[in-house]
Amino acid sequence: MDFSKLWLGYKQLEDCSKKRLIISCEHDLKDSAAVDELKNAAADMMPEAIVLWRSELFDDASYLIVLTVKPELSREEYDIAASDNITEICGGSDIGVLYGVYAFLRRTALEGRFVSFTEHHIPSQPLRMLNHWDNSDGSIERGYSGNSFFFRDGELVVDQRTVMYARLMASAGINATVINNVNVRGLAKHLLSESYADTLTELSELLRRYGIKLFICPDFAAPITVGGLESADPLDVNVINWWTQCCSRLFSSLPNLAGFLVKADSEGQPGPFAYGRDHADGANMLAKAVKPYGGTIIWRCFVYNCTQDWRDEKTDRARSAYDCFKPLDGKFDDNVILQVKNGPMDFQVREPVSPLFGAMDKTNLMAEFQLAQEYTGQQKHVVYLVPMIKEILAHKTHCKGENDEVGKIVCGVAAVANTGDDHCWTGTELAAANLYGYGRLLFDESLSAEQIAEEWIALTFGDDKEVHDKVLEILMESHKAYEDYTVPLGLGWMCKPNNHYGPDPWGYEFDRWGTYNRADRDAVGVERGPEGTGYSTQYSKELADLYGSVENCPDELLLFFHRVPYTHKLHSGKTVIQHIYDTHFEGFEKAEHFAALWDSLESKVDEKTFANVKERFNEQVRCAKEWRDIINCFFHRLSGIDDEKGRKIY
Ligand code: GCW
Repeated sequence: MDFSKLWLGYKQLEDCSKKRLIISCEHDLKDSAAVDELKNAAADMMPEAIVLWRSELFDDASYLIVLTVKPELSREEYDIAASDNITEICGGSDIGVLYGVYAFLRRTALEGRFVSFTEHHIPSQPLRMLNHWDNSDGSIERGYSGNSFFFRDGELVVDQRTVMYARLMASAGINATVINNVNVRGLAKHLLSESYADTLTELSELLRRYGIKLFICPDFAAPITVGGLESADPLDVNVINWWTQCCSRLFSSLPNLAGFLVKADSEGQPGPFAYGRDHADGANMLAKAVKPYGGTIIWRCFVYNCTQDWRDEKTDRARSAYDCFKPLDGKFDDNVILQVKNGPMDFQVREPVSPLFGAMDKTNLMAEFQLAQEYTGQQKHVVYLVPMIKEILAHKTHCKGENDEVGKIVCGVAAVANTGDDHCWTGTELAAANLYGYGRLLFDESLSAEQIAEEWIALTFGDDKEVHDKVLEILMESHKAYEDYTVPLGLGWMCKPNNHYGPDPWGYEFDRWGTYNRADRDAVGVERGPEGTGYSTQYSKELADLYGSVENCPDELLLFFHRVPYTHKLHSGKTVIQHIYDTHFEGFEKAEHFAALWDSLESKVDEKTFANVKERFNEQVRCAKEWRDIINCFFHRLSGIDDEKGRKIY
């Protein structure tokens, strides 16, 4: 099978004097993933060495690894004491040991030799999840990396790639995955019935071995579409019984199944509204059905009116998640988690942090990000998202005293996956930095986005300094560059409708999706302050004061919160229109610069990766130019104001 090992492709160690790798562990661990990982790594790192179990053979030519489960540690916790000859790895369970093994191997790979160190760690976020938007026909909604490796031609698949997937995800720290699209379509029929039973068991067991809990998306209307009932009303006793039986069968045969992720009453998906019920009724009904098995219902808050009249200036999509869920705070069962998108709209390159994180005192919350770069260049443009994710998790809501950062409020984090069945899993090697970095950040929030990038570069490309420096520069400056040449000052959208790639300033302006920029010849932006739609008042007083006034609002979000004339002066000292021109020229130049940096690495990166990334950069530069010229031209024609630097605007 043609797939890359990504960051798990180890190189031979510099010092290969060790002829034996001796693994000492209790009987129970002998068949564990942790031991497999050590054997896999030894084959690459110490190709001459033999792997043995017998510690009495330990001598100078051996390296001894002792693996122990220590019940006093928590399940995912580990302790490492490593020296040049012996390493002891203790974990709270086989999974704690596995995480310890990955940490040990990572450190060894980064150093190129065995080194002495100690490490003790408990993962920062308890629930570190990927959401795959995969469909049964093998397509992936918003997928930019080939087809699904979970589903092919209507079948669920478990093969070598699935094993590699589990290894890669566990090594990055992921501990939960949702294998199918939240827009469930026909899949519920297979997932909830017997038709995938054997393969689903196999997949579930494989994931369990790597500490990854399995979640699936059912269809809220499954009592009708799968069960043949006439209703899916969450208060109807037949419906309740149907779900109770369905869950009993499913969870008893899949011990690693941890629950459901549900998109209800959103963008045409069925939900409780059809029966005059609310989201708490819907979520709690399912929560009760999965409760006997320790299951969790993750219920999405991406709910808004997607049939809006663009003439209606009162309805504001940004308000809708809060308006819909805030009144339900305290009404959800304790095994329900609400999954909140990071911003109030939809994974734009810049949005304010969703006000729901600060608003739900009595409800479990999760944050949802999107690694699939739907609105950020679709994995053709390099956009390293880890700095943004870190910033959002560190965002202070000013709602909960000391522990009021998003990362501390939530009980878990999910991200829409950017993977598929292409060679390097993510369409281009550089997008794998987001997959790795996302997992690593949730596993250890003390790491900086830059440290994570450096780790990923070294594990992916080796230790060449020039490669390191140039790839690091590209990654760390990539988000700003993309923001600069696309949509200014938090305005959002302006992309082509439906596929969301490339510029189209009025593509959504007269459509039903509630995503308007309201640009005319005098002004641009949506007034969301207290005098406008009132969205800014959904925040704590500190943030409402900050966002609610034109004077205080941070520049990068100004047009999200306010409608201002083109001549309005930003805190930076520039006018809005001049800012637009300048950032668009600068952003495009940055894209050209990234492409040139990559070109200069031709002799240092393997041919396949070099060609793949080069091709993507060609497209990024082409598309960045399109964005620059169309957005500049659009605002120039509307405002009639010339660039003060006299550059050509079409
Ligand atoms: O961003 C939008 C996407 C839809 C997606 C939806 C969601 C799965 O354009 O493709 O549907 O969000 O998050 O549910």
